Amino acid sequence: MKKSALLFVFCLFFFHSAFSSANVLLNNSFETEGGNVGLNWTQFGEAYRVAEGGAHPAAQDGSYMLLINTQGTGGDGNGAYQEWAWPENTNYTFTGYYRIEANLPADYTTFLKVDFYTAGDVWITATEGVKMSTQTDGWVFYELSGTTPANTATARFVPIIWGTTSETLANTVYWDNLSAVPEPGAMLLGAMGLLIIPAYKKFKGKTV
Ligand SMILES: [Ca+2]
Repeated sequence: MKKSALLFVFCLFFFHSAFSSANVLLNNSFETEGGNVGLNWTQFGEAYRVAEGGAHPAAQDGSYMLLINTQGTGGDGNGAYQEWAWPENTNYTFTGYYRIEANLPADYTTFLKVDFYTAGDVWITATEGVKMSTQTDGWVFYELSGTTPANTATARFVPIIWGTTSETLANTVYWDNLSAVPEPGAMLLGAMGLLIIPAYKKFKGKTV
């Protein structure tokens, strides 16, 4: 292989390694035991890590998943979260799989959301994904992406059920295989292009 080809391959490898994005969530598939919702997750309301089989469907990934119930708690919300350092003006992509076993009550929905906090742990705002309430045919992929607002120091990644009336839901809403990934910003992508394109041009002109 010629030097230019080597340079091109090296550049691709370098930038892929340096900037390819990894999921920051730990125990993202709820396979590891710990507390009610599994290791690394914080519970609020009626949320539980459950194994597939019996009253529960097959997991989307592995053998365990997150079940979110409600017990007449109204607008308090139910779910689980992980909180991670995430600088301001940084992109994020929060994904997962959900399934709804029966249509939810009129004002109940399940969705992914991200809460943003300052370094002093003051809540700034939240971004909420599309609200889902209709029975699904198995697992459905879900994605919420955006950019952290000014003054963000941490982001809290939350699968949730939200409702305003008092309703009891059991074995109806499940989430599994969640992922929170930082994405390189436009300026970074531009810088990558500046370095990769000359290497590619050099490589294109040669026979390997
Ligand atoms: Ca799982």
